[in-house]
Amino acid sequence: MMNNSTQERSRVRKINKVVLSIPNLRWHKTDFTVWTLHPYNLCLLSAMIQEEYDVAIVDANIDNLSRNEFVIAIQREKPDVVGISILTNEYGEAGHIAVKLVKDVNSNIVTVMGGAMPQCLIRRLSKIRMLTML
Ligand code: B12
Repeated sequence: MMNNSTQERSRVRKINKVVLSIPNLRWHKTDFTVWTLHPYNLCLLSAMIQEEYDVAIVDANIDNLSRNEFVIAIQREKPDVVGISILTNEYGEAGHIAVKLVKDVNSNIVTVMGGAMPQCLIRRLSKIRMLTML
C-alpha cells in the first residue's frame, strides 16, 4: 500500500520534453504589420533549462507555419510541456489559438504562457481553463 508521500510523488509527472514556441501571428490577423520577431527570448529560456530537459524550439512565426504544420510539429516532438511566448496584447489571440491546438493534440500537455503580454494581463488570462500556467 502507498503512503501519502508516495501517492503525492506518483501524481507529479516527470517532465522530459519541453517545446518553446512563438505562435504564428498571422493565425490571428494578416491585415496589419507582419512582425518577424527574433526568438531570443526562447533561446534565453532554452539555455536556462537545456541541461535538465530535452528542449525544442518551434518558431511558428518565423517559419510561417500553418496551424496544421504546428500541430504536426507538436505531434512529432511529443512534449510534456509547451511554453508559448507572446509579446503584445495586440497579438494575444495567436497565443490562445496555439494553446487550443496543443490541447487538441493531447490535453495532458502542460501549457505555459509567458512574455510581456501575459505579464500585463495575468488576471484575465488566469480565467482560461485550457492554459495550465502563466
Ligand atoms: C524589443 C521590443 C519590440 C521588438 C520585438 C523584439 C523581438 N523579439 O524581436 C519590435 C520592435 C518588433 C516590437 C514590436 C511591437 N511591440 Co514591442 N517591445 C519591445 C520591448 C522594448 C522589449 C521586448 C524584449 O525583447 N525583451 C527582451 C526579451 C528577452 O524579453 P521577453 O520577450 O519579455 O522574454 C522574457 C520574459 O518575458 C520571459 N518569457 C518570454 N516568453 C516566455 C514564454 C514562457 C513559456 C515563459 C515561462 C517565459 C517567457 O522570459 C524571457 C527571458 O527573460 C518591450 C518592452 C519591454 N520592456 O518588455 C516592448 C513591448 C513588448 N512592445 C509593445 C508593443 C505595443 C509592440 C507593438 C504592438 C507596437 C505596434 N503598435 O506595432 C509591436 C507588436 C509586435 C508583436 N508582434 O507582438 C508593448 C506591449 C504592451 C502590451 N501589453 O501589449 C511593450 C511592453 C512596450 C510598452 N510598454 O508599451 N517590440
